Amino acid sequence: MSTRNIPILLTTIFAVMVTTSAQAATIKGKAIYEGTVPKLRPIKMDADPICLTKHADPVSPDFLVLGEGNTLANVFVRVISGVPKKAYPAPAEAAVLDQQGCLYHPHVMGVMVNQPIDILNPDGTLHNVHAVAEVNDEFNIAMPKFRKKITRTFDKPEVMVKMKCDVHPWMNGFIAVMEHPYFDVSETTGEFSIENLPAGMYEVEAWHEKLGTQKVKVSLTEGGTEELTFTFSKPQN
Ligand SMILES: [Cu+2]
Repeated sequence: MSTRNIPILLTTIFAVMVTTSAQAATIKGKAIYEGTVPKLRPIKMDADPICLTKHADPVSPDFLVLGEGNTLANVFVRVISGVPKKAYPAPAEAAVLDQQGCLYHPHVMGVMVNQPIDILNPDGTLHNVHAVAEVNDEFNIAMPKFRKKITRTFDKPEVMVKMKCDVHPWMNGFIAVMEHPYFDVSETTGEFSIENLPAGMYEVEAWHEKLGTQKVKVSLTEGGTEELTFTFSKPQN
């Protein structure tokens, strides 16, 4: 009987685990308005004297909000491709849409699918919150002066859900309902920032309600920051 010695090679593999978590990358930048700034008439709130009393000065329309040096507010910036496919849980913390002074604050906002949205009415007047959703369920809710808060969620991604008040026709806003957290809205300084992205190739979209949509591709390295500038000008028509 020949004994077959099966050589057993004990190979000890020392896997060098790189335990430092992959360093997150950042996309940040600015939105700028280029061109002649249109002269915008103040909003006429005369239809509701209570709205009028909330403002000492004339109120500019909120569809074009510029900062010093024509920086552009209310640009919704989001990653539209390259985001790792997985479930991104919604924050438990509610986003807030305030109707103070008969205007939506913020005018443009992003929430995640199923994130609660507290809609506030501190004005002591009637607002009618109307979400003109197409993918999500539309809702249309009267908020008399005693109804200070309602909470709603959107259960599907949708960019944008237009918000309007059926009592005050100048009240308009937009809510982006996102399936991931990689979005931001530009401040009056034009600045936005999207953090905690893994390294990779992405496409980023910047949207403004009157000035259109722009897209750009970016490549992010681990721990890196890419700076983007979105320059919007008045559409020719
Ligand atoms: Cu209203």
